[in-house]
Amino acid sequence: MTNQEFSVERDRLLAAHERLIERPNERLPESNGWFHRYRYPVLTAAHTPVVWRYDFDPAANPFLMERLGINAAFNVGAMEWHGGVVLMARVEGVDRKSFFAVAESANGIDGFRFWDYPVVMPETAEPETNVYDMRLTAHEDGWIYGLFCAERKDPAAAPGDLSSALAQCGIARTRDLKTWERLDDLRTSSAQQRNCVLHPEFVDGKYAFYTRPQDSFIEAGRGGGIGWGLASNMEHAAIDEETILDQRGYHTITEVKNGLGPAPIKTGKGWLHLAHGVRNTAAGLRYVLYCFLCDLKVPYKVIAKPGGYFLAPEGEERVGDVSNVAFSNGWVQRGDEVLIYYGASDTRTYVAATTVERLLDYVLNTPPDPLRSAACVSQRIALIDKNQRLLKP
Ligand code: M1P
Repeated sequence: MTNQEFSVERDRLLAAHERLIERPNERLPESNGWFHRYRYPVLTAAHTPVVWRYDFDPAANPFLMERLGINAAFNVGAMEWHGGVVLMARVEGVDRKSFFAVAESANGIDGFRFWDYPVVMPETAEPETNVYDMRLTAHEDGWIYGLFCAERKDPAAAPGDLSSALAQCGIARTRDLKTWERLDDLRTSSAQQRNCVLHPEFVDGKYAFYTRPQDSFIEAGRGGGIGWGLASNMEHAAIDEETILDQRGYHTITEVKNGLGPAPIKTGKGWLHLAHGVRNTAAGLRYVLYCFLCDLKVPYKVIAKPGGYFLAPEGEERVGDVSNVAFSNGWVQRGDEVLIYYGASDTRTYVAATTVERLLDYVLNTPPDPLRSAACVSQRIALIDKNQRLLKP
């Protein structure tokens, strides 16, 4: 490649990237009334800056190859930021290691552009191999906390077992999303933790955590369910008593495991939650999103929980590195509007839009799971009868 060809190709790469960032998103008309999807992913591996991937030095990279490839951008934390929206993306290199990076957009629907550098997350005395799935919480103490999964190789793994890992809840805090102070990992009595979330307000003067105790790295095992516990400080956060606020259930969408999504949204009727549920199928695990509402004054008490899923992977969302997965750890309330960011099949990130009013109507008026086929039929017949009466001239 001549120097001139190199420059032409480099400029073509930069221009194609710019076109991708600036592509307007389109709200899809189909909806069941719960939310509207948007056509294009808001983040993909290709949204990461070209300078993160290519070496633009013709002497060092005569074929203008990617030197540090990116595999995926998914499972984003989210928050409002100076009138716009920032996503704390899980960016995964082709080497399988994830790291965090902030992408910002004025409207939260399109135009997400990564900040110049990925997040430099300090390590603890016991460095983890992988970090992912950050939940952002703007706490009433004034800090922005990021809780994420910190994964290390299991020291007890048998020789030759290169898969067993230990997942724990990493904790860091910041004021500007750029400089992070790493705190101790959360301590609980559970062997492993993933999907931990910090509640935005003090409860009984303490920091309140949603947890997901699990016996092993993949299996919730005897544990599982979305847990709750209090810690007296964040610097060395420790939960002495962990209770389960949302259990897994046989033959439901949470049969294998579940875990909280983003920090809850405070509404006049309670704390609104988004979570994921996992069931097994002959084709592997299926991850879907569901909602529930907790009491305003007793945030660990579920007061409404619709049956079934709220959002399941659809169309191209179903295909990726880990297919059939919808996973959310970020949503943003803008006035009454709620933008839900969800990772699709551990590969890319989409947005769906709804409102607090719709979500409350959904959680309060969608019937619960009756847990048996016969009871489901009765539930549906009641709806049909009601509609037949209403449709009568
Ligand atoms: O691969 C699907 C998801 O698996 C994990 O979630 P959970 O702990 O609930 O099984 C996480 O690794 C998540 O990032 C991933 O999307």
